[in-house]
Amino acid sequence: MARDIRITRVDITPIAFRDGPLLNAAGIHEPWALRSIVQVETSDGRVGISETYGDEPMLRVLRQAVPLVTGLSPFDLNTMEQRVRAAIRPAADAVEFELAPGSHAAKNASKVVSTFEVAMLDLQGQIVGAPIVDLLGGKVRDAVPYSAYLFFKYAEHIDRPYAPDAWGEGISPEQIVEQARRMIRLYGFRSIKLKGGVFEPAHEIACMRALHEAFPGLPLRLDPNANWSLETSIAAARELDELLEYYEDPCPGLAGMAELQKHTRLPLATNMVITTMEDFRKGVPMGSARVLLSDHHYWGGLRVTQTLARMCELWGLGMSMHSNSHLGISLMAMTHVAASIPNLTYACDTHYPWQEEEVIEGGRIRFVDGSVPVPSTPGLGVRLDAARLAELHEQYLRCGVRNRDDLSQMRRYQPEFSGKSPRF
Ligand code: GKR
Ligand code: MG
Repeated sequence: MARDIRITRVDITPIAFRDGPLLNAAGIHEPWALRSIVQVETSDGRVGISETYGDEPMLRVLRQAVPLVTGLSPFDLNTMEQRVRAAIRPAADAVEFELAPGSHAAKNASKVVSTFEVAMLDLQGQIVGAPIVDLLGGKVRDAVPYSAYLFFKYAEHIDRPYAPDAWGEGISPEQIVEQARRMIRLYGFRSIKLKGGVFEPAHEIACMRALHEAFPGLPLRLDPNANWSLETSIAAARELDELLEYYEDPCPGLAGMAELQKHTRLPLATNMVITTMEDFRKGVPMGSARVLLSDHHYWGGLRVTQTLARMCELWGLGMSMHSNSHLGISLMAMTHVAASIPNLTYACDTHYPWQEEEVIEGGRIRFVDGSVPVPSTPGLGVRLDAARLAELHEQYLRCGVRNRDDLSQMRRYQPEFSGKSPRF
């Protein structure tokens, strides 16, 4: 019987893959991005997979969870969650929110629950012969739309660890428009997001204006990652009002965002001020956001994301998804859950175009007209390529990066870079 199948083994493999010199409020991406690949094996020889953050504190808590999940049935999601929440605590020095992915140490338990939930749902799907989206109630769309996620960037990394990427420099409005053209040509995206909070707001607004002129009618978003003060955000809103579909995390804090919302007709979106149920309880009645950008990796999994979608419906909020540097396993998990959410009101974010490497069989996932078709094969619908996993693990061992540190990396380019936030 399916219920007799047990989890017999868990493997956690840290990997490193090439990442571009992408600028953000915290600094700049390092040449190597980290992830963990988790394999959960069962007594009948199946392997469920998952992808999550790869920094050292995350690896520690993932390893701590191995004995907690071993012996469970892949259907025991609630017991897995109870055990993980009882044993895994926030790191003592956890700060409420950090930009660098994987460093939400306050969310240790939710991050671990999410990781194992995805691998166990993959197993459940394989056992019953259904895609994960069917275990989530079935798909309400055949393909999940993603947006073109643009970054200001340098042409190459300071230490040139490998040949420069094909995207070139992305600083001026013309270069940003060119970056968007290339991304849309390659993937077919139908909306555009620019990661801001890097240069003077006037420059970033000029880039948005250039995008608006180059792509009339295409929905646009700007995300300064809370690097603008409330005053700057209010002033910028006057210029952005006619340009954006939503204004993402311009200024810090629930109170700041709630105040800003009174000064703009643009809906404010967030993946920074509402990242827990407690933030939701507090921030939504205050009016701190009108669009919630969920992320199953830290909210606690695919089912929690569905719950959040219902909460957004109840409160009349828009809903979409946030992303960090990731590979195809995460993209497929996002795709399954997004396909099951009726009120997915905006195209999801993905960093995927910035990644060249993959760990899954068949290589990179294909987009059709800016969307990822929802798989119909059992489980996640993707499998690990053992040889690629070994290579990316080798890169991890050699690259020397163990925790994402965009600030220190930026100081190698600009020793005086303060990293202060908000900076504008
Ligand atoms: O990868 O530089 C980045 C992003 O800035 C990322 O760290 C953010 O978490 O994409 C994210 C966002 O929407 O805030
Ligand atoms: Mg954001």
